[in-house]
Amino acid sequence: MKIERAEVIVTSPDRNFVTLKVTTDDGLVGLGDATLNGRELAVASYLADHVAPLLIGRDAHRIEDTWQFLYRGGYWRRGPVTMAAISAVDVALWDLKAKAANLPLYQLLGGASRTGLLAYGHASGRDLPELFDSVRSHLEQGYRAIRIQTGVPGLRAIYGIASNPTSEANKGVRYDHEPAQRAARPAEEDWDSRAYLRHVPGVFEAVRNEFGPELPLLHDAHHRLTPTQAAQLGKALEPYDLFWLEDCTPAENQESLRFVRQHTTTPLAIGEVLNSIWDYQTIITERLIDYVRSAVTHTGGITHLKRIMEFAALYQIKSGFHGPTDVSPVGMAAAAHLGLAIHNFGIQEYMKHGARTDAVFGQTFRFTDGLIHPGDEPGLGVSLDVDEAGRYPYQTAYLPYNRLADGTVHDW
Ligand code: EZ4
Ligand code: CO
Repeated sequence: MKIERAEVIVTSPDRNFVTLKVTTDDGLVGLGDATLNGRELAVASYLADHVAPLLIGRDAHRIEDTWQFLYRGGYWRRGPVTMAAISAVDVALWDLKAKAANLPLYQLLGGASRTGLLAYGHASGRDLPELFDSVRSHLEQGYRAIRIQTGVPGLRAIYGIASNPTSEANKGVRYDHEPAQRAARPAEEDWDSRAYLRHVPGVFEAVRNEFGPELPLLHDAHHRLTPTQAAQLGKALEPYDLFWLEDCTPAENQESLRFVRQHTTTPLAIGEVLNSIWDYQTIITERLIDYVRSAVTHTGGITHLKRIMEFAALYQIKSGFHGPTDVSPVGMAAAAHLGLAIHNFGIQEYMKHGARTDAVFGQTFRFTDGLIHPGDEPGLGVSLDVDEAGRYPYQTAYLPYNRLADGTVHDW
């Protein structure tokens, strides 16, 4: 099974996606997702200019060898651009191997460990009535676990809230589903950690009073707090029994999580901006987190994320793979196959893609009664309509960023 072609397809149906399409001499096609939100073209160039030419003529069955060749052989290691590019190759090769074996990919990863994957969706609102409506609408869609993000009095636009984005083109677009905005420059938002810390515990109290004790609730602090503030928030949220508190403080400084852990039993999830097993070394071995948030797309593919999850399993740490709209249907399918197979699956983030995206990417992926299943077609179960993709050329789009009241740039 020799690789004959490797093409990079950039398309922007509802948002930008970067897809690697690998074709073998026996005519099989494998797909990999390399979408890096707001930096898509850097990964497209890395793949098209430096990786795709090296794939031609290689044996598509040699997944581990190809992974090591691209990681060690490239000399410059880790980092989101490199690891997204390696991921796209890795996932495309797993897709090909499973198609060659005529099996759904999860069968090659050890077979199903469960019947479906618990998924969580994003509810948000500027105020409580809007938030409650959003929670109800998610419950009606079948979600059995829900992330809660809320506006903060005094702050204009903030992360994760269905508000009017600042760019004209995106007015009225529901922001909880898509933080990136199509515009020449990133939108600017507000932040004030003290106002946020005063407001959030009351919101969770109200949500528990309205929806009861059973519903798993999640929350994302999106890297904005110091370790001291993160510890305060974790402690303040303990009465509301969160499923997890995500990215409570920036994770570059892994040791800072020790302090947070000493002060709160609220479960912690980290990792959507981490991209290698080395980024997890301290937080896994010291059990400073409960959930691994990496996406297959940004963490060197199935080969590497499976390795991270096996390492995490030694410490009773589970998966909570990143699944925002910037992970394409190809990346979501890869996450679903991996999540179905591993023993230490925890939960999967899931937001529906738009109708244009679903027309570009054919999918066997199912979301039924709050559970995800990748389907049973050979491979990933995703096809790419290249003509349909060609109708939507790349559009400049960025994630927003934050400034404090005095104009200081803050973590986003
Ligand atoms: O900001 O996907 O938990 N989900 C998140 C996302 C991320 C974006 C980054 O591309 O934090 O909304
Ligand atoms: Co997050």
